[in-house]
Amino acid sequence: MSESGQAIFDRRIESEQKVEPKDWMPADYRKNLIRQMSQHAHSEVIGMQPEGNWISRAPTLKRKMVLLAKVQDEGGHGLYLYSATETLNATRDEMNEALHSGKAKYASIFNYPALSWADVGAIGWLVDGAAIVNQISLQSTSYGPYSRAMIRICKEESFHQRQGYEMMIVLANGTKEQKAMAQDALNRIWWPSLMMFGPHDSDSAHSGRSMQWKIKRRTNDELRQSFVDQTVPQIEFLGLEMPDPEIKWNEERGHYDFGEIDWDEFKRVISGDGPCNRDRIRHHKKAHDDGQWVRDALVAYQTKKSAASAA
Ligand code: BYC
Repeated sequence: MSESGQAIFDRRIESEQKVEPKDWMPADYRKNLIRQMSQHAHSEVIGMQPEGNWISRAPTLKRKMVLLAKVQDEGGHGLYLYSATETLNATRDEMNEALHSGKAKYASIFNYPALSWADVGAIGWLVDGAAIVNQISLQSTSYGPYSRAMIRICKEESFHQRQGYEMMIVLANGTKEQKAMAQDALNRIWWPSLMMFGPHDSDSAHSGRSMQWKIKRRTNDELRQSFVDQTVPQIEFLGLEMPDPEIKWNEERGHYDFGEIDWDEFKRVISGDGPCNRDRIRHHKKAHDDGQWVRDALVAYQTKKSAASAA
């Protein structure tokens, strides 16, 4: 008797083999992957907006070129992730519709404004830094196309993180005003960066199943702690004040302690009521509508080509 799809799937997960698009998979595994991967793709694309706003105001040509390349990379990450999600039979139209209707979320951090040039540095350093901590663990996610997208994305993201930190080094060692800008950016972006890892494990709706299926390899709280542990020495190196008075090395735990996130704010932002939620979606819808002529032209060209080859 041949083995059931479920048994083959279970064995694959158990033995760390990847699940590939044509393999049998439980319906809930597919659904959960579509949810997480499409939200990840949306985060990359919506994440282009806060930094994109600064391209025309970058202080030098070199900074402008670097920022332009970084924002373009984020668009590319979105495309890898949308393509990877399409292998699960989700269409781009469905994913877009879910984003525009508010059914699909995207990383809460992008609902905060980038108020100063120092925010661009802090986003690269902290937001890309937080993203990498998570994405390194997702390189070994059980779904093949997601894992392979993560390997490539991490390489680019680590360049983004370093360019952001280099900007912070320059500002923190610049004039009094520049140092104050760097401190202000750190103070504002710190907490939303910690929120990127999601609710506490005890409140996380999806972690249990996702860890079992090896979609997620480390829990929200584990990842958040790794991020804090790696970032505190970087704050010290910059000579900036800690953004949270409760940050303190805990000898017994071998980790830094830190204060409690404002979970009411987190819930407000993920349910659509953050400082920039409406603007972000309005802008995305407009860009999508403005690009309709490109999609129409592609279809018209394809139709013409097929008609010519049939003739
Ligand atoms: N923001 O059960 P939980 C980048 C939602 S972009 C918004 O713990 P899960 C970059 C969660 O979706 C890289 N929503 O969820 C780009 C769920 O709601 P639904 C972004 C959040 O999935 C441009 C509910 O809360 N990285 O690098 O097990 C410039 C319950 O949560 C958030 C990724 O997207 C949040 N922060 O764990 C610069 C990583 N947290 O879906 C940089 C991929 C939670 O039931 N995603 N929610 O309506 C993941 O790893 C996981 O989805 C999470 C959450 C760890 C985020």
